[in-house]
Amino acid sequence: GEPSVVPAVESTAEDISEMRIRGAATIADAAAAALATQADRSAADTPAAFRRELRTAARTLYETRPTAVSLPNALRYVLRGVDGDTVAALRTSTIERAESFQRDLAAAQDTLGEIGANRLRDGDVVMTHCHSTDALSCLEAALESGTELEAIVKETRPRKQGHITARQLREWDVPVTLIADNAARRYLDRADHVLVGADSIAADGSVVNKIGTSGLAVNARERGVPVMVAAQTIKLHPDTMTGHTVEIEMRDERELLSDEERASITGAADADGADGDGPDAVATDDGLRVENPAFDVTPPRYVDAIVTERGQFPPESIVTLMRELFGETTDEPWET
Ligand code: RUB
Repeated sequence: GEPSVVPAVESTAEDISEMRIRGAATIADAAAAALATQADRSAADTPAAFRRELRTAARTLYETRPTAVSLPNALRYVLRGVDGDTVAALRTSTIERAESFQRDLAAAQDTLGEIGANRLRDGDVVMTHCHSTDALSCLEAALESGTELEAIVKETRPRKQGHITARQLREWDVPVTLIADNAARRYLDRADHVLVGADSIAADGSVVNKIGTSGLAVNARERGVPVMVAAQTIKLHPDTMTGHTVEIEMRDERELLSDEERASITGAADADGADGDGPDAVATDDGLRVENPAFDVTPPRYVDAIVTERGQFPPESIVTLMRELFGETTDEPWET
């Protein structure tokens, strides 16, 4: 059977699945921390048992959400650095590797923010979508250097991560106009930039981010508003160099439609089915299907700049950076 993982790993995995921990960078940070906790609390008595548990922990974390590549990139980084002949040595090296990953992640976000801030001028109006800590880092760096900014914040249905962005910007005293997603094109007339984050960036420069990003980018191009993507290099998806595509997560239909709302559309008396336990509503073929993709793909031609901690890149040249950072892709360390 599967070796057991410590409860903290199970609870972090559940927090990621349920989106109590969310956003690509935050997920990566939490996953590294969970591996460190696994190492710290492992009761394994042989190096082989320790390594098996660590791989199971990584796989448990990996299987939570499929789109943000920062998660497997974080797991890979930590697991590849685990070294030692005794349990004690393995424990120490895992914890040190996880901590150095977390330090690098925070430092990359700060550096990226300084670079992104150079694109922003005093008095600029920035339109945001979803909640991205990389994007906010650019705004924070600009504000700290005295640049005055305003924000138009898209609500970002169905989960309204725009509220998190608005709260952070208000903490920094930035004037915020919150709008429905459907109002974005109308408000682009007033925007000087569209600024978003990324969950994954493909080798061709496509940007995978919260659903609605691609439509926003197309509208911005039509309006002449530059689109800036703030993304640490941990968001670069190495598998796309060998032709793989990025999986788009499909989330629960209940984020869009409650059981009661479903019943009111289909006229069903009991949306849960005869046994009343929930999932039957999805399985029953009542002719109504709800689809809830969490992310979409913005083609590179609609993106003006990808801002990373290694500098600003046109999307078409991101593959060069990808090759340099990831080289040839190899097997996933948690699959062996
Ligand atoms: C979050 C989202 C964010 C990116 C970047 O989606 O799409 O724009 O993850 O965030 P969800 P960051 O809420 O579904 O996780 O810059 O913080 O990594």
